[in-house]
Amino acid sequence: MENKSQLNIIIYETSNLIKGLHVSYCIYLVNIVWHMQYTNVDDVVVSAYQLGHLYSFIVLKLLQFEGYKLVKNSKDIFMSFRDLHMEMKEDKDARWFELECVPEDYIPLKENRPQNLDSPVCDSIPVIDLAKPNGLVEEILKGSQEFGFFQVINHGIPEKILIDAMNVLKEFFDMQGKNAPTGTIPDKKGYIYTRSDFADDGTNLWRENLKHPCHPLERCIHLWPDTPTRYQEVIATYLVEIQKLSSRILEMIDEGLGLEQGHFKNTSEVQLLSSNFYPPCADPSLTLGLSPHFDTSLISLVYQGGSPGLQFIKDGQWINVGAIPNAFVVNIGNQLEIISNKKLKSVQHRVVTSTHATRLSIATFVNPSLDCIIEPAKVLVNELEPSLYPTSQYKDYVQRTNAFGAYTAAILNAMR
Ligand SMILES: O=C(O)CCC(=O)C(=O)O
Repeated sequence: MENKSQLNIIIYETSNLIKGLHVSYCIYLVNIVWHMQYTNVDDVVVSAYQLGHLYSFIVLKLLQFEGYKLVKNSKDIFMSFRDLHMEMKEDKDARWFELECVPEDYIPLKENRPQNLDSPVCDSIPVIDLAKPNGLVEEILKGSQEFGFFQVINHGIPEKILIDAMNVLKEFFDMQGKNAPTGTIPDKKGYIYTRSDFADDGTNLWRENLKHPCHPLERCIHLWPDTPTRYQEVIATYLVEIQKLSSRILEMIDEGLGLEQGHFKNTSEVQLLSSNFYPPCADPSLTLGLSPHFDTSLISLVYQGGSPGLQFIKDGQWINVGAIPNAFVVNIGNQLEIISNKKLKSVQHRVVTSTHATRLSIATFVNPSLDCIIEPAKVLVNELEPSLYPTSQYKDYVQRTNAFGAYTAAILNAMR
C-alpha cells in the first residue's frame, strides 16, 4: 500500500451482500465509518465478496496479495484498524522512543535498574552564588569535599547564550531521523552521534548523544555538525563562556587547596562537549538514560536547563541533584581527585528518565592537556599523607581506562 493511511478491506461471506443494502453489510459500513472517526485513517476501500465458488476465491486471494485485509466480523475490522495504526507508528518519521513499553534490550539486569525512583532531592549540595563578594572558595571546597558536586548561580553567562545553545541542540536532535547515521561521522572525524548507545552490560541507554572535541576552538569547529546552520556559531559562543567560567572555578579550587597560583591555568582545557537528549520513557524504573560512571575530567560543567534526572551517590544512596533554572552543575572528576590526593571527591553519577519530561543537557569536560603529567600535587603530599595515586600522563590514563568506551581512540585522535 503506497498511502499508509489507506485501509483496504474486503468483507466476505455475507449472504446476498451485493444485492441491495443487506443489513449486516450496513452494520459493517457503520462500524468502519465509526473507526475512521477515531483513528487517523482517512481512506477505506471496501469490497464485498461472497466466498463459495472458485472465481470469488481467486479474486479474494489476488486482492489479499495486493494488501487488502479480509474481514468477516466486527472484531476483524477493529484488528485491521489496530494493525494499520501500528504500521503507521513504525513509519519513517517515528522516532525510536515513541513506544508504549520499554523494549527488552533497554532493560538491564535487575540490580542495575534504577529501582527506587523516589530518591530524595539533595537540599544540602551547595548552591553557590558567584556574585557574592566573599566565602566562595570555602563553599566550593565544601561541596567538592563532601559531595563532589555543587551548583553555581549568578555565574555571569548571559541567559540568551544558554537558551540559544539549548535550542540549537534541540534542533540538532529533532533533525535526526530514523535513518540518520550514527557513530563517528566519517568526514568529521571526532564528531560522534549515537542513538540508544550501549551501557557497559550491553543494554541500550535511553538517550541520544552528541560528542565532539572543543579545544582549540578554531581547530575543532569545522568538525562539528553543520546542520542546523547556526550550530557552530552558537556552540562556539557558549564554549567561550564555559572556558571563562571553568577557569574561574578552577582558580578558586586552586586557592582552596593551597596550590601554587595558576596551577591549572596552562594545563586545563575545555576539551569535550557531550550533549544528551533523554526522551520521555514509558517506564523509567526499567531503564537508564546514562549508567553510573565517574568523569575522567578535572571538573565537568553541566547545563541542564532546569530539568531533573541527574543523580549522584551519597552514602550508598542515589540522590537527585536539584533542578535550578539557569544554574550550572559542577562535579569533580578523577583528575582533580588525583591532584588533590583525594581531598576532593570524584563521585559516581547517573541519569534516570521520566514518563513525561524530556531532559536535554550539555556536559562540558574540562580536562588536562593530553601531555600533562597527573599526580598528587607536591604540597599535598607528606609523611602523614603519602601519595595515593601513581604518576601518569593524561593521555595514557584515558587509553588505559578506556575513558570514552568504544570511542576512546576516535576522541583521542580528534583532540590531538
Ligand atoms: O547531566 C547529564 O545529562 C549527564 C552528564 C554526565 O554525567 C555525562 O555526560 O557524563
